[in-house]
Amino acid sequence: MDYQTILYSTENGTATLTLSRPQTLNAFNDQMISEATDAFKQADRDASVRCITLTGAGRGFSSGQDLADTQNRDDGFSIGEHLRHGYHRLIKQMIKTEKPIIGAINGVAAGAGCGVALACDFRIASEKATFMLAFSKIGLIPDSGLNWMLPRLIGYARAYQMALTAEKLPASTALEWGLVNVVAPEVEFAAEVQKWATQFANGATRAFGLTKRSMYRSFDMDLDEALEYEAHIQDIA
Ligand code: T3D
Repeated sequence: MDYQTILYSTENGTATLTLSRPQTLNAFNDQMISEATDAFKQADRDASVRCITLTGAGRGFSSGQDLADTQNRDDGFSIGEHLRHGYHRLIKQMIKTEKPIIGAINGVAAGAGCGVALACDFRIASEKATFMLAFSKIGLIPDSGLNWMLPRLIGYARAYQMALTAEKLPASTALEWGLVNVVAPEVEFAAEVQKWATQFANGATRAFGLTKRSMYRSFDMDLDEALEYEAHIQDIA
């Protein structure tokens, strides 16, 4: 597939998807949303891919929705429809991809860029990375799954604080709050990502995928249902 807004490559069982609009800190335009969704689908289907890494080109991970694009919208434009046809498909594709997705957060992850970072399964942040719910600065509420994911990860108080302040959360605090799994100094960042990708790509891919499915499903279950679901999935594993 010939992508224009992302880079996609595979090597040694790992697919690397790089958001590549560095002049905008990798802001999402419609094409990038669609190409990223397609690339995750492709990685999910490719049996040789056992782990996926998502990162950003240049100094940002993603600055969220491309604000230049929002200037050209007609009066009747529905943001809700835009979300449904774009970001929702991307986030749902990431969650249903039954392979570990490493978010290699190289720089700022703002707005929907933060939502996409949180849809990854394992986050490695560069010391320079920051997380920011930029939405309230433009009168919006968090979207792209953030209202669902963020309180689950760090609790309501901290999640709501991030929404209210729209301040950049540094990588060190993100680690302390449980928003990321690992923080690496900038010079060691690439090697750290490579180390984890190799470990996951050499692991039990099917079990990793089924675990992801079971954990996400458990969010909607009581204990009895979750135990039963585990037993069912364990038979498959
Ligand atoms: O519309 C819908 O469908 C609803 C969906 C909403 C989802 C959302 O994501 S809403 C939130 C959108 N994102 C933002 O509001 C963040 C806007 N950006 C910023 O606040 C700052 O740029 C950052 C905090 C992310 C980074 O700041 P800094 O100082 O490191 O960089 P900078 O100088 O502000 O930006 C560098 C360049 O990237 C700059 O371009 P230039 O002047 O060098 O030509 C800037 O305009 C551009 N840029 C940054 N963010 C965006 C962007 N261009 C387009 N869209 C952006 N989101």
